[in-house]
Amino acid sequence: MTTNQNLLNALLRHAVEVPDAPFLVVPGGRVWTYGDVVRLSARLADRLAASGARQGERVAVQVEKSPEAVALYLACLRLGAIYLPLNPAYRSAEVGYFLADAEPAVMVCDPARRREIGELARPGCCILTLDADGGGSLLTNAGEACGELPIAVCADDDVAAILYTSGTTGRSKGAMLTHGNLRSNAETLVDVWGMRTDDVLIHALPLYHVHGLFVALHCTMLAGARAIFLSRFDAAEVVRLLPRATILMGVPTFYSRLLGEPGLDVAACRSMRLFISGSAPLSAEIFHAFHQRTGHAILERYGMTEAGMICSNPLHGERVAGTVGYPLPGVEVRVVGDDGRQLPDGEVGSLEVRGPNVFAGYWRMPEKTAAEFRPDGFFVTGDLARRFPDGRIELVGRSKDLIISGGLNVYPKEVELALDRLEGIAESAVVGVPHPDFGEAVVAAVVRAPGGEGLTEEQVRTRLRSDLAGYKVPKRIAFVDALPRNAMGKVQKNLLRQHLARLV
Ligand code: MLC
Ligand code: AMP
Repeated sequence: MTTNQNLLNALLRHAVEVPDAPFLVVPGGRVWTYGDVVRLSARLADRLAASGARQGERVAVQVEKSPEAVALYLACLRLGAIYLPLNPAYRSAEVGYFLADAEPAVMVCDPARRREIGELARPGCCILTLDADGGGSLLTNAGEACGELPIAVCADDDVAAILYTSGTTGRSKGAMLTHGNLRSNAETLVDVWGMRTDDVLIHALPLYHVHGLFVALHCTMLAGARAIFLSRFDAAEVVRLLPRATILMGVPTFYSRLLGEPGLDVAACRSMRLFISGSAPLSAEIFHAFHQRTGHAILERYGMTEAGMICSNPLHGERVAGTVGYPLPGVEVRVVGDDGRQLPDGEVGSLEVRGPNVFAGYWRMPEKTAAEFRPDGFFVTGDLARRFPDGRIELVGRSKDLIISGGLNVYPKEVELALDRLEGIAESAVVGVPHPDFGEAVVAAVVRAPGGEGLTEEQVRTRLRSDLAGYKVPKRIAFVDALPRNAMGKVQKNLLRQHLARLV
């Protein structure tokens, strides 16, 4: 007899035993018990099924963060449908690509964007709406769960979610994450971070990325813990809530902004046991300043969309600033040279990972998938690292041309293509430069085309906003006569980085 490996079974273990336990606590609002969320998700599963979402079909979701959105995710798992979350900041051109590539059976969007999305979706895709307060056609027309659809039978290697990660060529790739990937990673994290029923996690991350959706939410559910559920990160509010919490998960920008709050001190952190940071490098400066102010050593961990969490500093034992700790149990990590051979400890090379956490491949891109895996199953992360003799890993850079701004990835090529399409621009180059708030900031150098003499920085930024999500729009744009190129004609991005760093 085969058992049902649907991730939802694991996530609901606690909910079934203690349905009245609080799960999502909205400050100044409702306390959602595990039972509340499960009942709503069962209703939503009925609604999605009636709208055409079947096992293996994609359900694209571009909505604001809310408890209802959590229930929607669980509803997709119940159906065995593939959940495809999208950042609400994505503009039409960006969403259009995802819809064409993933061909979802159902799309759930904000009511305010119903018409726009309707024009992008292929015929036959059912469009439902959900707003930040739970309004919209998804819930209004969802009856009481009549059939209580059973949890779809899934194998470990069935795909549970597709998360798009931008491609270096400007084309995004859909990373297929399986039920087995997500369950094994979350179970490991609950174990290594010692998560318990009495933990209270401040959930201030967005729900459309690995960090907020899989790490924070799955760990909370598997542990049977509760989450103080915030629609977005607000440093002052988080400081106010710290005395009611035990865990915070965030990107480094959370921590630099918390340090800017006068109320952050030892007393405010009296109930806290763990501050976790990831998605981007945490500077040693922030690590030490936070330790000094609160007495807490932030636990830095490392992960990526394609592999979930890979390394973590220890719960017990020394957390070393600037390192991401040890590979998680069951996860193999190696540092290799250009020839693919493992390097001796201390030498910098390309980081590769293998384990039950590593994704099943890129959606409908077999060649791209094959190119990023070694024959022995290791996935090439695109990160550069060194290993210490005790097994600790230090990330030292990236071989992929990627900017991480406030924990959000921006591929320069995508921004360059958008810039080059604008009238009055001949060519452009986009780089990341150090930024006190976002860690890295996107900046651009632009060469005007004939007719573009009067173009201003603000005009370019405004025009870009109609094609690109706001976080991808360069914070500063410099007009230059020519891009610096080497003898081969390649743009010298290092020179540009030095030159443009002064702008922010
Ligand atoms: C918002 N803006 C940003 C930005 N976020 N600009 C650059 N980088 C960012 N990250 C811009 C908006 O476009 C807008 O500009 C202005 O800032 C205000 O928008 P906002 O929404 O009010 O911003 P704010 O609430 O301050 O958001 C900042 C933030 C947020 C850092 C709190 O970006 C955030 O929550 N980041 C976390 C992302 C995350 O979850 N990453 C995990 C990926 S998973 P304008 O000009 O448009 O008005 C992963 C794997 C792993 O990496 O290891 O975890
Ligand atoms: P994403 O594709 O959005 O999942 O981003 C994954 C990338 O974020 C990784 O490949 C790393 O480059 C980066 N990243 C995640 N965690 C850390 C960390 N703790 N330190 C440095 N970089 C990190």
